[in-house]
Amino acid sequence: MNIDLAELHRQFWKNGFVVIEGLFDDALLDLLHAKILDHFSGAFENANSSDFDDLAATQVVPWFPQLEGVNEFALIDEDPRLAQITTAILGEGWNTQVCMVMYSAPGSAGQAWHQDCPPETSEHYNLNRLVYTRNIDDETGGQLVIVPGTHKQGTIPAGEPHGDLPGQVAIAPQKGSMVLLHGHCWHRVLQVGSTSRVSTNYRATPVGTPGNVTDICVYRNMRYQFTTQHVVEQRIAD
Ligand SMILES: O=C(O)CCC(=O)C(=O)O
Ligand SMILES: [Fe+2]
Repeated sequence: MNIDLAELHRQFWKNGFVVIEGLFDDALLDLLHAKILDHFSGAFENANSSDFDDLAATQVVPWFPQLEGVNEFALIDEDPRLAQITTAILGEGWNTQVCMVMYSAPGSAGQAWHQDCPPETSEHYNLNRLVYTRNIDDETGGQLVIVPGTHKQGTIPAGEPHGDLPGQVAIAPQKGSMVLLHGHCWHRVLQVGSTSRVSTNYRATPVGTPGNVTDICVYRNMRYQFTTQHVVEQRIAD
């Protein structure tokens, strides 16, 4: 593997994210993308927004293919390079979650600023290992916006769910790339363009992190708990 793992570690822990380009083959990505389009075929093109969507200013439909026996998604997980990369960042003893495909219909809202899990316990976090089966470009929209270094800066400020933040950078991951993103790092997904947008997240957690670490997500206007489907804290900018 010609990836400099020490440099990857350095960049990740400095910025809270790192992009690895050209990690996966087109043929595998085409296979997975076809499975995704097949699953979502047409049904969500006019996705109605739920209460959660409205509260969170977010429109994304999750799918867990491995829970439905769509086993091809394990081919990414089983790639030995992924384990090496993950160990380089998290150290030994990490765990994985089943992968989550995130589908956003054309013209939908993307995802408001958030942290995937509460930052108060800094050693408990998720590592997003995001795979893109199609280029993110002007047509798809949905660029990923991150504020580098904020995995070490505590709670994202209360405020406008999609409002710009100082230091933000937008990235447009290409097919075959992997984005490694710390769950405490402030991030959002821009509005989706004229075609659907998908990403697939192979989340991992460092040793000692509870399995439900991402149950509560921190938005700029609330903390939301997915299992109970409740707003557990309203947040108001001062
Ligand atoms: O789809 C993306 O690019 C990022 C999604 C996200 O916020 C996440 O996986 O936690
Ligand atoms: Fe996220």
